[in-house]
Amino acid sequence: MSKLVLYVGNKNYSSWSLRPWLALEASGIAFEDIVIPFDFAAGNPKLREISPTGRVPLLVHGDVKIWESLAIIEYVAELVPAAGLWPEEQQDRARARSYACEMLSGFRALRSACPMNIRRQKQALEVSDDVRADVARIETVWAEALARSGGPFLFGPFTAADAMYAPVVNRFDVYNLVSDPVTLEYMERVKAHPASRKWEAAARAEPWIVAEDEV
Ligand SMILES: N[C@@H](CCC(=O)N[C@@H](CS)C(=O)NCC(=O)O)C(=O)O
Repeated sequence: MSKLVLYVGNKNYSSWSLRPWLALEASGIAFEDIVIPFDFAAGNPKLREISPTGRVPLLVHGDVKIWESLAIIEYVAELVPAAGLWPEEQQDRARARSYACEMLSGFRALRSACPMNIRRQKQALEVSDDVRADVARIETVWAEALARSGGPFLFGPFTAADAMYAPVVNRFDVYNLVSDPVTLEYMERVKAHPASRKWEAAARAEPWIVAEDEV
């Protein structure tokens, strides 16, 4: 089988990269990751060279390029069906995909006001009502899914839905946005997942600081 190569942005900041990276890592399949660091002043020309959208993540598998985080996750789920990246039961699978799409297309207020920043020292941030509404909706999603599945993750075992929401775990944590025990306990479980720990260690070791993302 051809080698799988996932191009990602800075692990400290690139929330869209984290999602498919977690899915690949959790699936157990061998892959290489290559970090294309952002250079916000000039843009990193390498991004345009390799990616049709000039953005990461980008998965390269032989002759095929797959861009967009959720499309990459779908590809990995098909490549490694035994990994169970989507729930087995059809209705749960539909719910998981709804949550994943909601993440992909929504929560703009939270995403722009509170960039993912793995290394950030936890410090509360004053946020708008729109951000608060995003936080509340995400807490509802998590509580609903956890109540139905019984945990430890949204649909029991770690799935693509957890991967899609993983960057939010960092945001809730470092900007001190939540206090509900159900939310906090779920966040601890995501942070303790071996794949999350591996990404975190790599993010902490990175030299780059992106001023725009240090709020
Ligand atoms: N919808 C895309 C979003 C990709 C995206 O915005 N990636 C950011 C990094 S997190 C990027 O490549 N930024 C570089 C740039 O815009 O120059 C996905 O889900 O993959």
